Amino acid sequence: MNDTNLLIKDLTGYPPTWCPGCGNFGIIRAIRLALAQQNLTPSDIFVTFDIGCSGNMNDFLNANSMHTLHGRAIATAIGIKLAHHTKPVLVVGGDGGLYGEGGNHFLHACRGNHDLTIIVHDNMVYGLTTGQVAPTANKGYKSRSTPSGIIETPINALALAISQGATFVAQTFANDAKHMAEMITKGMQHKGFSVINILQPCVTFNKINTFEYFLKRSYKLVDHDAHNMHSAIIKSLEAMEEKFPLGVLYENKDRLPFHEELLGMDGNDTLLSSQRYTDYDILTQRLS
Ligand SMILES: Cc1ncc(C[n+]2csc(CCOP(=O)(O)OP(=O)(O)O)c2C)c(N)n1
Ligand code: SF4
Repeated sequence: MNDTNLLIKDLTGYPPTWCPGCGNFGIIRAIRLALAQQNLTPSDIFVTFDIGCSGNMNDFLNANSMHTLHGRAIATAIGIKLAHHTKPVLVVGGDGGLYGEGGNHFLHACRGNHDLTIIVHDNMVYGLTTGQVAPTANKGYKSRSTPSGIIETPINALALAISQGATFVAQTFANDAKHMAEMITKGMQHKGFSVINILQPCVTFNKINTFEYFLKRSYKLVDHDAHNMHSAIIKSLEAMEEKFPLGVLYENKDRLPFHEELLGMDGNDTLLSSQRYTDYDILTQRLS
């Protein structure tokens, strides 16, 4: 076994309980691949998981991790990053948890440019609770919670992230582990708030947004200037025409991540260092 395969084995937890054919199988493969290719062991990283089929990955991926409350995975990750900013912190959750219940946290984490990598399983439904509409569902989508069709228009998470201050925004598709791993690695290597939106078919409860649906409507970005916010927003708006660009839509390397702007947080000095916590004279000197 080569080093990458050994690391993948280390990162492997219990066997997944997802429905056969679920897009989540590809996503976990890609996450393990991205981590192993960066030589990261389970103890080199922190991961917070939201609640949902996506968040159940907490049991299937070996890592320092926390299975948080629904919609609270980003808030928890911000705390972990501030306390221990020297390690990469990932967030794994569904479009319901991260854009719905946790939408407020998402929005303000973009503004803060917190150095986190957010991996969103975007399946347009609430999978774990058996298929109610998520905020990304298209207007008119019929589900158990909206038998006559949803009245609201879908949230455009990519446009929202770009316009609210996220500094790395990418989209990928659950049928392409290599592309997902590449986007996750790029997101992790970016210093700042990175969002990886993964189009993830829920084969049991979403009979509209299937693998075939995304295959027909997605395409890889070529000759796209990811450093141009205007072009990135234009690309993100293609979702309104049910077109899904795959790749890095937006990247801004000019902004510092939140923890680097925090007073006195430099180098390897973390909030966990006992001196910072207990020596109030030092703290007052820094504040004066
Ligand atoms: C505050 C709160 N509201 C609702 C629930 C019930 N609940 C559990 S999972 C879930 C839906 C999860 O959907 P999503 O976040 O899209 O993840 P998926 O299961 O699709 O991966 C809901 C509504 C909860 N656990 N906590
Ligand atoms: S309910 Fe949907 S998202 Fe959840 S495991 Fe089954 S196919 Fe996957």
